[in-house]
Amino acid sequence: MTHCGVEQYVFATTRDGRQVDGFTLCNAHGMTASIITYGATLVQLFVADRHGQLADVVLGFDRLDQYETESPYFGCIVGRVAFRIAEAQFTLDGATYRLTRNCGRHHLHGGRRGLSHVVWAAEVVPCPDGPAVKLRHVSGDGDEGYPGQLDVTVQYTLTDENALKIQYTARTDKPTPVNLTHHSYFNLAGARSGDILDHILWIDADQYTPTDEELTPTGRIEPVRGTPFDFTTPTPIGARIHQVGGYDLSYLHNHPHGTLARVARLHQPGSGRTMDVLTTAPAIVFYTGHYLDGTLRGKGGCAYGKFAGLCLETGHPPDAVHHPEFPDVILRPGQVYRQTCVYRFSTADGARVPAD
Ligand code: G6D
Repeated sequence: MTHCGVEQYVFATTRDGRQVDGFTLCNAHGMTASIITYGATLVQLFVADRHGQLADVVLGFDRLDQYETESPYFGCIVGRVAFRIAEAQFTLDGATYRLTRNCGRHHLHGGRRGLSHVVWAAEVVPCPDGPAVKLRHVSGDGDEGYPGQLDVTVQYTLTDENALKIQYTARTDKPTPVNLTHHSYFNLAGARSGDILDHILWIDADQYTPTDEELTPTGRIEPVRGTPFDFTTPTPIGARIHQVGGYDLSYLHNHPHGTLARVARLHQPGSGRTMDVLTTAPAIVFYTGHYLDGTLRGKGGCAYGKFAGLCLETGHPPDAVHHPEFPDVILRPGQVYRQTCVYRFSTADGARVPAD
């Protein structure tokens, strides 16, 4: 079935027999984005290089069962609360809630069956900005240990400015933490082209939130100046990665949150592809996919090795529920959680700080 710029199809069936639909959005320049209802996951993103040659720039799988059983969150929507919650528990309004421990003694990315591992409802929606699909999931009271029924929507829109816009809303009937993100692993040379160490990265953030040896935030907010985390000048990702082993940290960017602002630019010199990241959220997590080890067989049978793709995940800082000095993540009845993230593609110069 084809709508204006959207093709809908049956992608596959889950192991427990539920149909998973796919939606391919296509804009006026031939850029396409394909999303499936399992995990509201972006499974393909074809973007032109400086010569107009399209390539798929996100890692992923050919088969649904791989997304169900072995995905390191390739392309999915993550929540209720993305990133780690230390000790898999939190206290809210005097009550303590115990969450699924799925990362040692901590809670990661919404638990074992978080938003990334459910089948969302979906519909093609009219949108003046371009072809769009809106997905919805209602997470029940007590899901993975979280209080309240959480009604979540995510809308993917592909604009004629070659931007993939992701708009989140959430509503709750009890106070509960919410922090949603999108977890694509990007490789702007193409998803089958090796590692991302030659990509040039700029992050408009003077501060980051350090973590302990278990990657849970210490609660401090530190300057990036003088550290290998400083990307306030466009820098090849491989230039200092030997000092840190891999990047897996959250930055507090330099823009007021609540307004859509460009907070990062990623450029791959060989193809000329450039990706700007814009968000209304206060933070961006940079992760270099260093836990990939060649054992996963991705699209077309491609073995994804270390650093095969990188993530730029917008949202609130990790473990904010335990750190009052971080931007608040508590959603209360009557409030609406609204965040927007945009991945905008061009062949703009990535070697210098963006002027516009
Ligand atoms: C690891 O610490 C990293 C996370 O940032 C990432 O999201 C996950 O692997 C896929 O836990």
